[in-house]
Amino acid sequence: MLRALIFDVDGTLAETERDGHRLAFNQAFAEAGLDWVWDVDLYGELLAVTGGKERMTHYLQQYKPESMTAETAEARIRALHLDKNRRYADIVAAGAIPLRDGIARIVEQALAQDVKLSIATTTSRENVEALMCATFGADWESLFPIVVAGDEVPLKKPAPDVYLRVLDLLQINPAECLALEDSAPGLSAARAAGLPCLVTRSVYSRDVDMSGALACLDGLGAPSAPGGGDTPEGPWRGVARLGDLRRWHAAAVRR
Ligand code: XBP
Ligand code: MG
Repeated sequence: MLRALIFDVDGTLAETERDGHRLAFNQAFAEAGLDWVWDVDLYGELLAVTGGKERMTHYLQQYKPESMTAETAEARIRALHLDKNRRYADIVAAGAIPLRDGIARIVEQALAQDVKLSIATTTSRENVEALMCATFGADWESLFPIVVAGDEVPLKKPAPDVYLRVLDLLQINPAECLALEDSAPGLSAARAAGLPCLVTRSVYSRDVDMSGALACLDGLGAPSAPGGGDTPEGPWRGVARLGDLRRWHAAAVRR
């Protein structure tokens, strides 16, 4: 039985990476006088490192080791990250990043059918707040009462920590939950927490190996743009409803 949905945020609820976080990082770099520019392709590679501070540290070490001394790097990256997140909040508050197709539908159906909604993300609580306010409205926390963010646990995805904390708060067996993810690190995190995981590929995970996913779709689909992909029932194309998720979940849990 499906009792809870646990949503990843970036790439799953909305396509926040390419036109949200990436732009905000670049704005923060320019404002700080750094010659760091993350184009669309480079950002796709850098996403292998989860967490904005960790991503910048990796980039500094790999691409621009001369731009900061080891003594100042940590504080400067922290300041860059704060500035980037302020800019990210402005971008999403302006309504630049809508929910992905089908998210509002699944959320509405879950609420109507008493399936609990929660969030397990690598990004910060402030960034979740900004996106959720802009998309679900100021009262969003009444819809998603459980949120666990990356800096609130010891290890970020692909470690299972955020999912394990959500499961602890939900007090529901992982087999009765479904994680929704868009990326390989997210899928690994969910699986390591014992969760069945539905992947909806995002712009940055079109060609990534998603072995271990219960189903792997290019999206949940809208009437004007059906989704498609592989499910436990075979190839599927259409507009995914909660009933479809329930069936795929039941089939995967039975296996
Ligand atoms: C996505 C991430 C985050 C974002 C940037 O995680 O890895 O690091 O790219 O956000 P998820 P921060 O899909 O699990 O939400 O700069 O706040 O880390
Ligand atoms: Mg994601």
